[in-house]
Amino acid sequence: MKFIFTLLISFNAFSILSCASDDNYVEKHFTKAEYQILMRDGVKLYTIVYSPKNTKQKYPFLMKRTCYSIGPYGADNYASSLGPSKFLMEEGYIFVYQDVRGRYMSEGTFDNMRPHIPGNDQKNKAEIDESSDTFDTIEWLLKNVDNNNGKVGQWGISYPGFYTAAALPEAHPALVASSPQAPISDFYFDDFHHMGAFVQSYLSIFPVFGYQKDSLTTKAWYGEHQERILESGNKNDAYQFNMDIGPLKNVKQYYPDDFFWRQITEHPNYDDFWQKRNILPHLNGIDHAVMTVGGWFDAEDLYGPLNIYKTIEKNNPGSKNTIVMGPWSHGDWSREKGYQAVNHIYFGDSISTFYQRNIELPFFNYYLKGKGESKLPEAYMFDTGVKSWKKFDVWPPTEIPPATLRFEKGGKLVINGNVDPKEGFTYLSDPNKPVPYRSEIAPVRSTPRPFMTDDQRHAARRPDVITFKTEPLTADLTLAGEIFVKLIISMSVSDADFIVKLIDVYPDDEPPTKATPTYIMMGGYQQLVRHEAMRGRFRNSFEHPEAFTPNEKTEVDFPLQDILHTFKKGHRVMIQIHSTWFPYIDRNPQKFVDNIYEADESDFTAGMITVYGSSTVTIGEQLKPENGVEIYTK
Ligand code: PG9
Repeated sequence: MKFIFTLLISFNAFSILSCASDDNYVEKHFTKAEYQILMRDGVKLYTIVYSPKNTKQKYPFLMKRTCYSIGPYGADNYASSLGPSKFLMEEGYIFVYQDVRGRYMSEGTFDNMRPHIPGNDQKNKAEIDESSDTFDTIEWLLKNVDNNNGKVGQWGISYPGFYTAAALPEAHPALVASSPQAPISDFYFDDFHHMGAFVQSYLSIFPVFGYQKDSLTTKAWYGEHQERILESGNKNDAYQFNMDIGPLKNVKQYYPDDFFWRQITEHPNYDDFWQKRNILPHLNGIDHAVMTVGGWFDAEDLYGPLNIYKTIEKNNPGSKNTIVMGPWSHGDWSREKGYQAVNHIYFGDSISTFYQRNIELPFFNYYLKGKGESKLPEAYMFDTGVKSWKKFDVWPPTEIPPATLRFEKGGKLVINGNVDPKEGFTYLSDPNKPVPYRSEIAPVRSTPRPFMTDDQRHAARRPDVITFKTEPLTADLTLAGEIFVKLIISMSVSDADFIVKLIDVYPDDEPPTKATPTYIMMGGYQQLVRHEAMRGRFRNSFEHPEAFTPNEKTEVDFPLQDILHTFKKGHRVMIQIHSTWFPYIDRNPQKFVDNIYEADESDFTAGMITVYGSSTVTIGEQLKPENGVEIYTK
């Protein structure tokens, strides 16, 4: 297999001058080279390599592959920092960045979550995928970049996290340390969908992934396509902006030739298009160290990190497989602002720095340089209630007692007690007046973020939300691990969504923190801890949706993503249930139609929905396989 490349090596003409500036650490300590590396099918992928100027030792590679540009491009333009953190940059690695196929300066055609092609001889596999592209890139780097120690690490956050995970099956033997961070594992359960419902708060970002570029470019090519929809209404009020769009069939006018929007709307169910893009079934035969990282309040990719870790653990017993979950929203761990907060909730000072210096740096140094020792626990998890790190030998944990929550009349939430199973709790759900998913008027965003710890009092006071809460706790209560909801419902309509929210209710005298704006009252704050939105039509199968029979009792079961949260003494545990949550998710017409993306205005129907006392929310019980990852692919 021959590799032809164009090598643009540059010793920055200003590097001598840049020594005078402490800001230009990268220019001062690294040499930049740019390559076009030939893949097995003839496509060239643009790759930038920063090599330490100090050549007294050999260095491992640390690589990130991305669809979001590896710029700055050009011999004279140096990145302002390298690697996952300044600690790793200063430690010294050969940092490698690559535009994946079809993006920016790389050739080829872009495909969202390119399907993995299973094969047992990666080196000679004829077809290409992200695993083969990574394999070919590593093969080339080892042979053509001087002063490397023969070992390769990789990391990436979000879509780059997917490319890291996608390189795990049939990995190159030199790949010895991988850290998929907030990795996407399956676009039908990460990012764009939640349990079959469309995450409408992603609506403005579609052009980023739905238009092929027509040449090699250092600049984004899709911006004009985003402007059309953003100019369609008042983008300072996301709720009204999305209500004014009307049914999703109206979106096509803004994205007439967006291939990703077409794919989303043509595949409303979990069909082969989505199933073959799921990386989880391919996470086998992994024989190198993997540290998966995620944020408990990551609105974009929470399913991914949790289920990539669990799937590797299940399929590769004895592998060096670690998970780290911190009090972060999407990608916060790569940034340090002095303290960590998600929206108005403060979690502590320098938490990202602690992670970078005490968890991430030792991980890569140990496996790539043989430096230090790997004392990482199986699970390094942050308790978001008491706001401290905890270490576990296994995740989900076995030492924390499970809890079963049940609903009692009078809005009472009962923990590990009995209630009247026949009691019904009824609300009117009207998709033409949906429950706002934010407590404040908020602008259109590219992706949702602050709502993950938002106050839920605005919802608790609505007639289309049913709310259950405990008395103030007389002692701390830690709820940890997997969460499983079993709703017994009936309704007057033929389709509906079910949003279930686990909430930490603060005492009335809760003081403000450094993250509390002056207009926010923390006393009585109903902080969202975990949520899930389940599109009821998929209750028996995500591939084959089913209508409900009006007024017939029906079971709707689904998991919420894991938690580690101690509800402190004096706080209350709360559950809220409702059937619209806008514009976080799209509006279910509540009249069963084949494809909600094609529903007409006239299909949107208000309906009476009843949840019965025989429903349960269990937290901390080990999910049975059919209720775990498998539930998603039933
Ligand atoms: N997973 C994130 C994302 C993907 C697609 C659309 C919007 C966000 C990310 O890569 O940042």
